[in-house]
Amino acid sequence: MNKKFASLVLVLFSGATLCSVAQTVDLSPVPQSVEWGSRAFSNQTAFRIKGGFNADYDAVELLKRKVNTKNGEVKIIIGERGDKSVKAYADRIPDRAEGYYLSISPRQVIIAGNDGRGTFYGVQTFLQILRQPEVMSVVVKDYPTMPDRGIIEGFYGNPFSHKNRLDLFDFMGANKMNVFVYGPKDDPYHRDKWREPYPADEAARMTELVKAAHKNHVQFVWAVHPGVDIRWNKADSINILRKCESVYQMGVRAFCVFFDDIGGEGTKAEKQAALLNYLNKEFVKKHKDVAPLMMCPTQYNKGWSHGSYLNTLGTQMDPSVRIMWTGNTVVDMIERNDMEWINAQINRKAYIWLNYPVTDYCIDHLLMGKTYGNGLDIGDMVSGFCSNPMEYCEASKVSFYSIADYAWNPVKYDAAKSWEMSLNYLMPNEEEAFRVFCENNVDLGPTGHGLRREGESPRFRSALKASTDGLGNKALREVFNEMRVSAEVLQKTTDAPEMMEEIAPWVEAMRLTALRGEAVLKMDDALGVGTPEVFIDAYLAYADANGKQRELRSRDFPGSIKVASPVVATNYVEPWMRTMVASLIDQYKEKYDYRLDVFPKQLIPQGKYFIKVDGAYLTDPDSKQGGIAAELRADRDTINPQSQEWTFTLDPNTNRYKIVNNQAGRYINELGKFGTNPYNEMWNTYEITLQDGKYAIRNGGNAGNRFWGVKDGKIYQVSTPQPEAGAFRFEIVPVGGM
Ligand code: LOG
Repeated sequence: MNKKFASLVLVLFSGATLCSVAQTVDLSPVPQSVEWGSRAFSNQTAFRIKGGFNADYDAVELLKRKVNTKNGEVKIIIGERGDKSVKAYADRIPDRAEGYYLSISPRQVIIAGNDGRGTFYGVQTFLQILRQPEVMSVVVKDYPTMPDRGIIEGFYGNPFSHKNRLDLFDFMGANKMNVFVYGPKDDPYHRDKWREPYPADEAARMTELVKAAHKNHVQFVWAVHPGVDIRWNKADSINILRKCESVYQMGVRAFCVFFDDIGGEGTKAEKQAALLNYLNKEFVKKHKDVAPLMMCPTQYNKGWSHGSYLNTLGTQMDPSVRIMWTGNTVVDMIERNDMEWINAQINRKAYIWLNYPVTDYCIDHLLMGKTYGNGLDIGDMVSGFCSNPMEYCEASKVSFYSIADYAWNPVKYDAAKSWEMSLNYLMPNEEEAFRVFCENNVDLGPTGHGLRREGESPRFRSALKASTDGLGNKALREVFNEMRVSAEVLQKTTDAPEMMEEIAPWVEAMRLTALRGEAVLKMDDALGVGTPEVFIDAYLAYADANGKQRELRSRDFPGSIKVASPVVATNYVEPWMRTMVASLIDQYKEKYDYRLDVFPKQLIPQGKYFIKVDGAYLTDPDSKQGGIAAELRADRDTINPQSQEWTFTLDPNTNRYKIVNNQAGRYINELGKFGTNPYNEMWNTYEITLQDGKYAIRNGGNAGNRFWGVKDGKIYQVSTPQPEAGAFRFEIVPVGGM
C-alpha cells in the first residue's frame, strides 16, 4: 500500500529492542465498516485453514494460492452462513447478499460470508490487508450497495484480446466487481452474424473465458445484437434461442439482448418485449441455473426517448428482465432525479450502462482522469452499474478501479482519493510518472455527445498563472521538464508492460508535447533578449517535434478496426502552445528578417477579409439561426457590415485556416453551414490554395478533403475531392483594402 494512505501506528514490544511498525490499510472498494486494532502478525506468517471443505471453493483456492496455509500458527476459519465452521459468528455476518464478516486478531482470522461470493470477497479484503508487512487486527463488516457492478464490453472498435479479458477477470474479482457483459460491437457472432454459431476455436476460447470469470465470481453475461436485421417471426425467435443454447453449452449462465443503434423493424417496443418474454419462458425458465435476462433498449437514453416506447417495455416485458440505460444522453453521468425519471417509465430499477471511459467516438484521446459526477445517492435506485470502456483494457483500469469502489459503496466514494489509489495499484513503481501522464489525459474535447472532463494539466495551469502574474517562465519550464522526464521514465519501465504497450503512442505524444513546450519557452526568451539565431533554432526544434507528433498512430496494425492519432493535454496546454507559437512568430517577423523561410507559408496573413465570388459577398445570413448555409449577396450589407467580414487565422500546427464570421463569431463547418456542434479544428479548418488570382478552399483532416463549391448562391461541399473546374473561384480581399 502507498505510504500516503497508511496511517502509522507504532507498536512497541516490551523487552525487545526492535520497534515494529504496523499500518492500517486504505481498502478499495471502501468497506461499509472497518475497525482497526493493534498489531496482529507479520505478513510472512503461515496459516492453517479450518472449514475449507465446505466454504466457497474459489475463495479457498484463492487463499491457498496467495498465502502459506501449511500447518501455520494462525488459524483461518472460513465458511459461509450455515456452515459449521462459522456458526459461532453467524450474528456478526451482515445479512446482505455478497456480505462478509472478516476479523483479524493475533491468533486467528475469521472469514465468514453471507454467501459464497461474500466469502470470496472476505478473502479479497484479507489479501489487501496482507500487503502490509505488519498486519493490524481489524474487524470488517461489509456488503455491496449496488447489486451488480461491472464492465460492459460494448464499444465499437478492436475488441479486447483474450488475454485482456482473462486478466480483467482477476482484476474484477480483486476489486469486487461481479458482472461482465460481453457485447463487443465488432465481434461478428454478437452482431452481424448473430444467427450463426461460434466456430469451434472461438467456442473453446469462450469456454475458457467463462471459467476464468466464474472463478472470480464474475457473472459472464453474453449479449446478442440481432436488431440490425431481425424479422419478428417464429424462425428468428428460435434462431436466438438456439444461439443462446449454444453459448449455454460454453458455460454461460446469463444473457442479454441489445437493441441499441438500430433503425427500422428492430426498434418496435412490443416486439422486443415479446421476444424477451419468449426467451424468459422458453429458455431461462427451462434451465434452472440461468440468471434473469437483461436487455438494452433502442431508446436507451432520455434524449432519444419519445412516444410510448419505454412504457411499453415497462408494462409488457416480464418484471424480471433488467433494462439498460445510459442516462440523459448517450454519454452521461447519472444522478438521482435521472433515476427517478427512468425507473418510473420502465416500472423497475434501470441497469446503468455508463458510457465512460469509452472513447470509440473520440479515439484520439485517452481518458485517464478521475471518475466523478455520478450521484452518491443512487445506490438503491439501480439494478446494476456497468462501465463501457476504451478499447484499451489495461488503461481503462484507472476508471474500473474507481467504478468498482463507487458501485460497492457510493456513499463513501471519494473520486480524488480513489483515483490516487488506482495509480498506485496499477503502477506501484512508477506512480509519480504515471500520475503526470494521467493528469494530462483527462478531457476529451468537444464532441457531439457533449461530455467534458475537468481538472486536466493542473500543474501547467498553476505554472501558467505564475507566468502571467509576472513571475517568469521558470515554473512552466519545470512543468514541461517534468512531462518529458515522466514520459521517458514510462518508456523505460518494466512495470505493467501491457498497459505500457497500449499507451505508448500517447506517452510519446506527451514527450513531444513537452519538447515543444520547452522550445516555445526558448523562443519566448530569445525574443525577449533579442537573439534571432536562438529563436530560429528553438522554432526548428518545435517544428520537428510537431511533425513527429502528427505522424503518431495507435493500433495501426493490419486488420485494425480503428486507428487513432493520439493527442494529449488538449484542454489547456495545446491551445496555449498554439496561440504562443502563432504570436511569437508574428512578433519575430515584425522585428527580424533572418531565416523567415523556415516558417509555414502563409498565403493569407492573419486578418479580416471579404470572401467574394463574381463580385458577390459571402454573408452570414442570420447570425442566430443554426444549420444554415453561408450565402452570397450581391451588395454590401450596410446594416450588419460584419456579417460579410471574415477573420482568417492560420493554425501553425495543422497549417490550415480557421475562417470565422465577424458578426457572431461563427465558423463555417465541413458542410458549408453554420453548425450547431462545437468547433473542431480537424473538421472546421481549411486548406487554401491560389491559382490565377483566385483561391480554392478545401476541407482537411478527418472531415475529408472536399472543396467548397457554390450552388444557388450558397456554399456547399462538392461531392468529389478533385479540384473541379471552377474550384478556384473565391476572391479573398482584405477588409479596408478595397
Ligand atoms: C453504443 C455503444 C458505444 C457508445 C459510445 C450504447 C447503448 N450503445 O451511440 O456501443 O460504445 O454509444 O460511442 C453507443 O451506448 N451508441
